[in-house]
Amino acid sequence: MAITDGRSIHAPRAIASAPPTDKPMAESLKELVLKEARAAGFDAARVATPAAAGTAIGEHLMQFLEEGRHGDMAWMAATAERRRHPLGLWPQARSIVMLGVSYAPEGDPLAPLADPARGVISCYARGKDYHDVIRSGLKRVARTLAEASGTEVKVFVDTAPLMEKPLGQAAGLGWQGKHTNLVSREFGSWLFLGAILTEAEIEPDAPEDDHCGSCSACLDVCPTQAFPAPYQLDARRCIAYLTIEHKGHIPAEFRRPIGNRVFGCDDCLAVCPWNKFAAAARETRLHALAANSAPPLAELLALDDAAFRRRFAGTPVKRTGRDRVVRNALIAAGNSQDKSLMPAIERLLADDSPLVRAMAVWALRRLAEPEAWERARRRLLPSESDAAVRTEWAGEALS
Ligand code: B12
Ligand code: SF4
Ligand code: SF4
Repeated sequence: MAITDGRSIHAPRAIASAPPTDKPMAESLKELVLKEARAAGFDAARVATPAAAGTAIGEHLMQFLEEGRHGDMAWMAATAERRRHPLGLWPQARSIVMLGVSYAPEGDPLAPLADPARGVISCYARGKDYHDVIRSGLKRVARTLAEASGTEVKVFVDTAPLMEKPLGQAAGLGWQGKHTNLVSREFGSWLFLGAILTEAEIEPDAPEDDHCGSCSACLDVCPTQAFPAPYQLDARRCIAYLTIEHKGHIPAEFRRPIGNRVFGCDDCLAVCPWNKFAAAARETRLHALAANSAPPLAELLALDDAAFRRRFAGTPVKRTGRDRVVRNALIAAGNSQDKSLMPAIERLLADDSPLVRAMAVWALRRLAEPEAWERARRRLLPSESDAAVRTEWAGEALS
């Protein structure tokens, strides 16, 4: 998942830079790094050369961008030249240490989808913010590497213009499955990735082969048909993009398929047969917080800005902001058939945010009797100034 505004939370920077000293043998430097990675909480660590990623990934990125599949994640296009190859980001890099932390859930992550009175938060966001968890571990490993090698080292997690999945495959952490995420034989689809680039030469590992075979479970389960072809994703159709990254109104065709997913989606990951080898995450900070897996929709609909920030402090949900999460909760409410949510929805018809008002209109239309909806429309439409909200009142967007 990406950050919402495209800026790096942790701008890539040198962890340490020391004059070259008596360098340890390449092999022992690698052993040191792998040992430190384990001690820092990483479940997997392997090494690739920048060249190992090849040039095809850059071409695929350009194709993805040319077709507009990044939607309004404009930062992807803005950083494309650096993103398409790790040397574009840092020409001095000689080795890439790819690290993975398992966030494999206990139990069936899709179970909360069956309770329409609750909003489902995807597994990656049920615990503490993984950026914070990974970043401290990456810094620790990078510091050790910089001191031992006497070279410059840079750390990256998620937000830097680096294609972490193909680099993870090049290092042998796993392979990019048909759902486009990295799948590990040991950890299934549940690995967060981080990268350390260094000027030091470290012996590379072999890349991992594709083990998807004839399986198509992830492609078949997607509620919004977001895969134009195996190994390709149109982010504009993906519920993770729509509910987390997309700043605007969610197009009508996706509202029903979204169901009660209020933050991200796990369906394509959860059905992957390779998950059966994955033990639950050992990093306790990534374990689901009881209140964060499937909060009642009534609770989400009642959040104002301050309550939202308190409620989701320290989790990835906070970064998306109150308005978008309440927008999503309104879609879930509209899909719930739960009329007890109507008073909360009606209050949101007068919300300050047009994003929220628009989805309150849609949710009310799905739950209220036609006469009640018509009464609300006559009362509120004349004073509505926002064009998108007016369209919702016109009823054209109901699907
Ligand atoms: C942008 C982004 C998103 C976007 C777009 C996702 C995407 N698949 O591109 C959105 C918002 C949809 C998203 C969603 C999610 N994300 Co995200 N996201 C990213 C981010 C920041 C960049 C990914 C990227 O570069 N995409 C551009 C495309 C072009 O690259 P690609 O997916 O590698 O594309 C390859 C293939 O699709 C293929 N391909 C593409 N086009 C073509 C065309 C042809 C002809 C062929 C043959 C091949 C081909 O080749 C490409 C290169 O290898 C990364 C972090 C990072 N810096 O890498 C996290 C990251 C990928 N996300 C992650 C996660 C966890 C998620 C979610 C599971 C979160 C959730 N539960 O809601 C979902 C999963 C949805 C899914 N099925 O992908 C993790 C994945 C970890 C892993 N094990 O793979 C990452 C690595 C973050 C991290 N540091 O851990 N994410
Ligand atoms: S995360 Fe959900 S919506 Fe996105 S591709 Fe996977 S199954 Fe489809
Ligand atoms: S569900 Fe099947 S096709 Fe999809 S990534 Fe997993 S093994 Fe590959």
